[in-house]
Amino acid sequence: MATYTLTYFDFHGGRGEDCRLALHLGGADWADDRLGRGTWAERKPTTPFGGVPVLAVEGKGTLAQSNAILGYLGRTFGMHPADPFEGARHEMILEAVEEMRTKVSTTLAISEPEAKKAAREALAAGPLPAWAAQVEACIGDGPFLAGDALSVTDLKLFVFHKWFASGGLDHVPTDVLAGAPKLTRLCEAVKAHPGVVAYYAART
Ligand SMILES: N[C@@H](CCC(=O)N[C@@H](CS)C(=O)NCC(=O)O)C(=O)O
Repeated sequence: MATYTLTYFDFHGGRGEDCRLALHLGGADWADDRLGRGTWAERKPTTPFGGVPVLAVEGKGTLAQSNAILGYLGRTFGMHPADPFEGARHEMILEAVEEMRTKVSTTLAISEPEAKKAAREALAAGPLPAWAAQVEACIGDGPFLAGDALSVTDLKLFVFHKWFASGGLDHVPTDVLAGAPKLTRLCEAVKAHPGVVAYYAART
């Protein structure tokens, strides 16, 4: 059995993708447990809070909540600041991503097409660009949040940013976060990181 088993849905993206990237970049001995079609209803009650990602750690137990998993992996594999204040600053940004992701994810459950369009256009008109500007103000000279050292927070920002930039959401323009050049530069640096390139090369 692998030391770490990461359970998440079978697609590139979402809350599980940054965890998979962190395991890969950390050089962990890990199993990529992708939920097959129709298996979620059965697995859901077995998770700590009824959601994924979930990380099982051999000899320790199971973690849920994407930010707790990322914090743990970041501390374990040297991708989270050791300084307590800097660590908390990164966690602040992890939470800010989660807060905005939850607002956007709410629109996935809207079944009526016009209502879904209106909800997404409203997010694109104000909250999403405003969020990007707030994150922008937290980024320094780069390329990453912690300068030259890639962190799990960079991975979370990258995956979230990619959701929009790739056109993953109808009615939300692909450049909705483009008013934040440092954020864009950070995400491009993550995408170009050799470990990230190798991760996707092995999965296309
Ligand atoms: N706060 C949790 C949210 C977990 C969550 O809602 N995950 C989604 C996938 S991204 C999920 O499990 N959806 C299926 C469900 O809730 O039944 C986290 O950050 O991990």
